[in-house]
Amino acid sequence: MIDLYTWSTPNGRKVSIMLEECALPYTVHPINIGQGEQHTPGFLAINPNNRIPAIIDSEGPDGKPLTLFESGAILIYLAEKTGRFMPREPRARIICLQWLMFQMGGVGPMFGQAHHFIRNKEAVPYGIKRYSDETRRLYGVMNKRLGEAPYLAGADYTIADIATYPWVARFEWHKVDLNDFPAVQRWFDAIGKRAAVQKGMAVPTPP
Ligand SMILES: N[C@@H](CCC(=O)N[C@@H](CS)C(=O)NCC(=O)O)C(=O)O
Repeated sequence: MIDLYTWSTPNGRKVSIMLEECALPYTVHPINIGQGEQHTPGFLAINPNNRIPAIIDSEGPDGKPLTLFESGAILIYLAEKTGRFMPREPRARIICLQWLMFQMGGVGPMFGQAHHFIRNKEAVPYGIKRYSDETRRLYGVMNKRLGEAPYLAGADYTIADIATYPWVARFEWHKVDLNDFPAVQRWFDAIGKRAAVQKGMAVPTPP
């Protein structure tokens, strides 16, 4: 059994989508980051970095419980545990990890900063422009890639797509019109039709 510590944000939803895709049983523990629950001693013992998501797998690789944070590491762990959504062939595997790192180091942090500055009460034009420009640049990279291949890692749907989808799903927050990036739009629509994605995006269920 897997315990998932999460909230209704893109990084949390990556993991709930993956758990749904792999049909792994899991228990959701909502951590309301708007109310500071990520700073409680109980949650800090699970993630010393005060962030969701985190998991505890009662059956880790050695049969003992494993506690894990960082959404990218969790996705790789679950892919290796189940043998799903990450190619095993070395070339395809590293291309998949390349696009996962592109999400972890680019899409997540830059879109996140764009959201912060666009939604901030105090207007900081430099911050809005810097992160909005970078967000559009990253959309351009994705649009080129997805114009050449159905999915980010190539022919198959992988953890790179699972990591990126919930961030693109916030396109209204970062004020991007997906019509400007037709290949991203095509990819986004295709992934959004998956039942596991729809279920994972609804975690945690609002009270
Ligand atoms: N690199 C981390 C980032 C996690 C992260 O930033 N999570 C956000 C929600 S999407 C959070 O917990 N924020 C709480 C806070 O800023 O205090 C990951 O991918 O797991």
